[in-house]
Amino acid sequence: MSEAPAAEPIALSPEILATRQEFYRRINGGHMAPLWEVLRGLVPLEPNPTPKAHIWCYDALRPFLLEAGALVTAEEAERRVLVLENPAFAGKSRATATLYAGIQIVLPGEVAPAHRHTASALRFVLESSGGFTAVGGERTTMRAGDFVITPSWAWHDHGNESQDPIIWMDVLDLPMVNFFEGGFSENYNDISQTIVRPEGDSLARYGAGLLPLESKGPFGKTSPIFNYPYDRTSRALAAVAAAGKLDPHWAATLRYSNPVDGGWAMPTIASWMTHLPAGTATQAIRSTDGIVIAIAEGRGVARVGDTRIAFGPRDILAIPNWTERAFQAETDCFLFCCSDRAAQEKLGLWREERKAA
Ligand code: GTQ
Repeated sequence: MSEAPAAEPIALSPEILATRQEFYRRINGGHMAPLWEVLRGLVPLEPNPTPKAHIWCYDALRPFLLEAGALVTAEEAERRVLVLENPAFAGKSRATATLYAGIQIVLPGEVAPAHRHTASALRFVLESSGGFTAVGGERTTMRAGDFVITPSWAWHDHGNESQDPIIWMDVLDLPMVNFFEGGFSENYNDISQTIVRPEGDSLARYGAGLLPLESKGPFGKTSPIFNYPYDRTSRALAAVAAAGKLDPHWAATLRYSNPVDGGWAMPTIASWMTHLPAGTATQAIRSTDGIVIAIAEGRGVARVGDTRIAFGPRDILAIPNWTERAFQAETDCFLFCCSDRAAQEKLGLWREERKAA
């Protein structure tokens, strides 16, 4: 893909160069610029990823999160979150080029007040003995490993009536939404939203391989299931792995889907879980989406480009777009993964390249 020969640089006289510079200065005064000076940057031969591979180790991050818990209340902060900033995007609140990620903590008895925004959010629960989120009039208890969705423009508040802190990873499509300058948000007229349906209602209606006769789902382009429980997901993947041959690049992988249309669970963010039985080594693959991974269970080593990264439970890993990735599992691993693939596919941009074994 990168085999096109580079054009021979043409030797130019100082006079011509000076004339051109003088021309550029004049058109710059009219707010114009010469495309030929920037063409390769604008139209690259292939993606030239800005983000770096990065791991946030849970054991290092957790004490800071508890410290934040003592510094500011969930209510004052609105969302008490430590943003995971990829070193390539310092100060930009990005884990990858297109995804925001953060780690949120809600202490026993706290409420993170109800609000809504055009950005879509997902939560991947890292530690919980029973906190909840409420979405669109229904509460769901968040347990470790659950994948929880907050659809665009849906009211949501978080709370914790358990005895222990609840901690989860947030991933939002904020960089994408803000690229389009499409960000709106609104606070609810109370700290918590009104609950109008019993817990489990969405999962019963949409998450049992059944659908209501005449429903398109309550959340527009987003899945009506807003909690995909880990016990179901991990059991399904263990069964897939036990049933037969693993894919050389993807091992045992299932994607979270919207039961109404069969597509990704969220319109902008693709999400899936990969299970690597102990001893599995995957072949290298790269794709145009930038990926955020939360280790649900297990230990192993990821190779991302030339970097080898050891990972363990609850660590968060950012994998840049168009960079080779491969995994080795020391113990049984379950990796929660999400990326901008859903948006890229809709725009006709997504590609992948699988290295031969
Ligand atoms: O829980 O609504 O990490 O609005 C960033 C922005 C979480 C949330 C974040 C948010 C939220």
